[in-house]
Amino acid sequence: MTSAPTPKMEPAPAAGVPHRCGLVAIVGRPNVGKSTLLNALVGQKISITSKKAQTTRHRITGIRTRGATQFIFVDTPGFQMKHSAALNRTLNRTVKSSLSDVDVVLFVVEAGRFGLDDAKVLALMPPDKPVLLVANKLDAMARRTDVLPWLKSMQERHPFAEYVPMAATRGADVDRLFAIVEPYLPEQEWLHEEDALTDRSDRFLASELIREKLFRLTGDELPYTSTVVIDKFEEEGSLRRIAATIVVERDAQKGMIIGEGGERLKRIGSEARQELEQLMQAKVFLELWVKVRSGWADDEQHLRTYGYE
Ligand SMILES: Nc1nc2c(ncn2[C@@H]2O[C@H](COP(=O)(O)OP(=O)(O)OP(=O)(O)O)[C@@H](O)[C@H]2O)c(=O)[nH]1
Ligand SMILES: [Mg+2]
Repeated sequence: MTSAPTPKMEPAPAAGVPHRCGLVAIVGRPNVGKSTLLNALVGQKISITSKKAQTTRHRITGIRTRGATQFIFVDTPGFQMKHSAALNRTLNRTVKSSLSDVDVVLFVVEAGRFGLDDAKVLALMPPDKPVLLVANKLDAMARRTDVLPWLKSMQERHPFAEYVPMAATRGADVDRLFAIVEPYLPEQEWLHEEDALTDRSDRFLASELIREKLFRLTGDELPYTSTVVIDKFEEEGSLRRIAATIVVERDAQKGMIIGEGGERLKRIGSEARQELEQLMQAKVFLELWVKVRSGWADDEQHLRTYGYE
């Protein structure tokens, strides 16, 4: 369980204000900025992000308590249909099951864009839940004035409860989103401690951070089917000894990850280690290995041993 390293300056709950607590799902097609938004909402990097589509593969929970309200955000893999491997079936199942028990859904798109992939995800929205349209990456829109007619056209696609043009990278927009979401959460006691950030273990966060560096430091040739397995995670006071294996499908991919003279693997390891030290507030020894196991992403049994529910 990871908690905030330093107390945040949150507004104190006013006396007599009832506690609220609820689940907020973040869904949308790959690469629209769902994980970036989750991290901004939580105030700490919980979910990995990259320029590549389909970075997120698990249901990741991020928690933030502000005033009298505890927000439990659920980041999901970008729903997608292109490949038919067992890995994709598992990812899509994760998205669908994440929607069943939430109080409100943030449906994320890129401001000014709505394509077939977005429409496929929108079709999954449960009819009985409030769905808020988050039009993200507003900063990247060429002409800001185009956003209003576009938002109007979105009204015809779904009876969204709210329309929120914003940038996940802009603090003021993220603050405004909290205020918009709050009334949709039920009055009830908090489910987590006030300073909780996620219900994922440090071991899980370690494997994800290594996967992020792998994704970011390899080119497009890296198959999206590579994964990371933690072989050892030992805590000795303020020291963490971690050993991990990067699993790929072919020998050529192994060579590419290791790089000339082992340079690339070294860089993946050192960037991951630095971020892990910051996240865990501890010294980290990290050993990285690369292993070839062909066909793992098509094998449901392997998916389970590698932690995909
Ligand atoms: N300009 C701009 N870029 C953003 C914004 N939010 C996210 N991005 C970028 O968009 C890319 C994808 O972000 P992610 O958060 O990984 O997207 P995702 O929706 O979680 O993607 P998957 O996990 O693959 O489904 C990254 O390069 C982010 O830096 C934003 O508000 N403005
Ligand atoms: Mg993501």
